[in-house]
Amino acid sequence: MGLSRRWNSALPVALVLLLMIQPLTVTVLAEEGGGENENGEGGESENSIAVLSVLSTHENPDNGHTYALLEAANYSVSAYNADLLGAALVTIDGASENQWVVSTFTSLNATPRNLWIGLSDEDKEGYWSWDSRQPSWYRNWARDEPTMLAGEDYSIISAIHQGEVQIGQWMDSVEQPENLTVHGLVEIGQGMDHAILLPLPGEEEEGGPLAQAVIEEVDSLTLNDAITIEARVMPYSIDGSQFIMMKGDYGWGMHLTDGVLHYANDYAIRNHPSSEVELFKNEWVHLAITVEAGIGGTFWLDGQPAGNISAGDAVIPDGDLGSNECYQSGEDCDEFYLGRQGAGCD
Ligand SMILES: [Ca+2]
Ligand SMILES: [Ca+2]
Ligand SMILES: [Ca+2]
Repeated sequence: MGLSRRWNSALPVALVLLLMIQPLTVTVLAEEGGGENENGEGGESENSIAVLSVLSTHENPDNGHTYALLEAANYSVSAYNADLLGAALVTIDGASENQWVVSTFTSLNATPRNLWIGLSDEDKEGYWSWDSRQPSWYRNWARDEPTMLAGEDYSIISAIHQGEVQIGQWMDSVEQPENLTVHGLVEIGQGMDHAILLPLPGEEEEGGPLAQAVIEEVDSLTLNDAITIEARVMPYSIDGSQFIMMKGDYGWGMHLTDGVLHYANDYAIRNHPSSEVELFKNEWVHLAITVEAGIGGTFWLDGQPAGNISAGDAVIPDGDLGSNECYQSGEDCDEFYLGRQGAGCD
């Protein structure tokens, strides 16, 4: 249950969905408020922060991104220098990227090099997010990591085998670990690896939805009267309805309608309960909905409660309504849809 720690284990199902509503041309530039990186290469230097040398760069053939190994420094200086390069500390999207990073950088020139990656819980303890703001949920923590000790808000790929930590595994660390030399690894390149571009309202007609995903045969997903659904999104429009996910044929799901998060629990959109908070355009937000059937539910925006779902609305429909021909043919409504309304079974 690591990913849903905040919702605690009382909720037996946690679907973690990795979405964005954003054109794929957006780069991995960090979006932190000040816009300091708009000038790209180090326009303004703060006297107190060192500019680090790049020791080595390599291109990852899997994604075409360039990775720059910085000289060793603490986390903040490393992250700042990633920003100077117009990028962010690396976002590890899966085992293959982790493996490539390990084999390319952790023993470069036969020197063991621990690596700062962009994963931090600096903003909110226990809530790990990437410096690039990419929605990757892949983790490769070593056994018993993250230990979450005071100040351990940053993540390291270990270059050495030590105790429970194997080479290539991750551990959380303080900003300036004692007796450990760590190099920042910067990932430079466009694209959100797990992004799903949802169509703007009205664009669906031209040759079908711009992007969607269907996960087939999720009948094995059994719910025990409670559910947590999550997504990280950046709306590029807050007009009309944009479905983020829906189970089967008018089953449970979430959508934005006019910039407000809704819980899909009924055939009619107008009956869907909604959060109290409106989203902003072009800003990342983490959305979550927790529902306990017959008891109630809560909308969450960036981990903060953002409205309640009444006991009467706290239903979790299976999505087997059967509004389509396939239902008569006896096929199951066992799909799960990302980026579109369900309302179908294949
Ligand atoms: Ca990556
Ligand atoms: Ca921490
Ligand atoms: Ca640790």
